Amino acid sequence: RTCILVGAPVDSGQRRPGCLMGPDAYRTAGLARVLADLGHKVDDLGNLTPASHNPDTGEGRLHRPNETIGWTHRLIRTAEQALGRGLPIFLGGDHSLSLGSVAGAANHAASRGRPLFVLWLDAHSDFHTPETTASGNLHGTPLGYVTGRGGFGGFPAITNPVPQRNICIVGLRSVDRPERAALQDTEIRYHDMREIDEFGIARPMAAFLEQVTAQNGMLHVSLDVDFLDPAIAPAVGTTVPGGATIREAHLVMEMICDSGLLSSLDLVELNPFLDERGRTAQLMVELTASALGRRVFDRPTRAYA
Ligand code: DIR
Ligand code: MN
Ligand code: MN
Ligand code: MN
Repeated sequence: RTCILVGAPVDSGQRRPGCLMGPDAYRTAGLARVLADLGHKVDDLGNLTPASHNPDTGEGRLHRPNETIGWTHRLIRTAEQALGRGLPIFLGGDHSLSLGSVAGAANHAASRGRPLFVLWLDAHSDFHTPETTASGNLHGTPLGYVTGRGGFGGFPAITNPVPQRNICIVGLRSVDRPERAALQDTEIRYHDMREIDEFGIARPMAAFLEQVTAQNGMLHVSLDVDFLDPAIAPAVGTTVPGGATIREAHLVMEMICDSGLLSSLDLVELNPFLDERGRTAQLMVELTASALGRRVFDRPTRAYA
């Protein structure tokens, strides 16, 4: 396949600077080489910049909304174009980049007459709107935006909302009260860590992937670093203890690969400033390799360094 690396150094969706270094950390960790070694063609678009936007004033409840609006415009367009010729991998950047990557993927799928499905691997549900967020951080809103919830005045209008029943959230362990109330009112499927502890991670994954296959869907996967347990992935601003293990995360990515359904991927929330000698970036690269074909018996005997 042709993997299109899209550097999206978005840092406006939350308040702890550092996610803007994410794309270069993935490159430093050898992402392009790992993908090429798996037989893929790799096309690195470099780092994008946001579309022109009004300056943020620092007033109001939301943190840097205008810059995030600029990013959303840029990323919708980039996702639409890249999906026409390959598999885009969005190198974040904080999770507000997914307002654009997912909305663009939805537009692309609609242009092909296919439904878009979204797998959200995250400790959080990111289902806020600008009206319900208590933090004012827009990285908590992408699933609210792409499903067509209200309150996103100033953002590009959603032309192809992702149907709620096409969304699956896995890894939950931090859901704000207004998100919970709204989520329970939807057809979104969500699986918290309690369910994963009790029944395993393969069961909800298999059920979801079967549904995507049955409907000939396209599949966008959004991998938030905080899906992973902070003991193995410390480089994220919003760590929540009790996350996925390395084996659970690899299994998820291997099942995604086996399904043959993956059409676009976000790697988000990595803050290299908080990392320990690149280990989180390295793990995210290894997980990407599993999603794109690496198997246990193919792993290099010495880790890429
Ligand atoms: C929190 C954090 N729910 C918020 N969200 C994060 O600010 O709305 N999402 N970290 O991944
Ligand atoms: Mn700016
Ligand atoms: Mn998130
Ligand atoms: Mn999160």
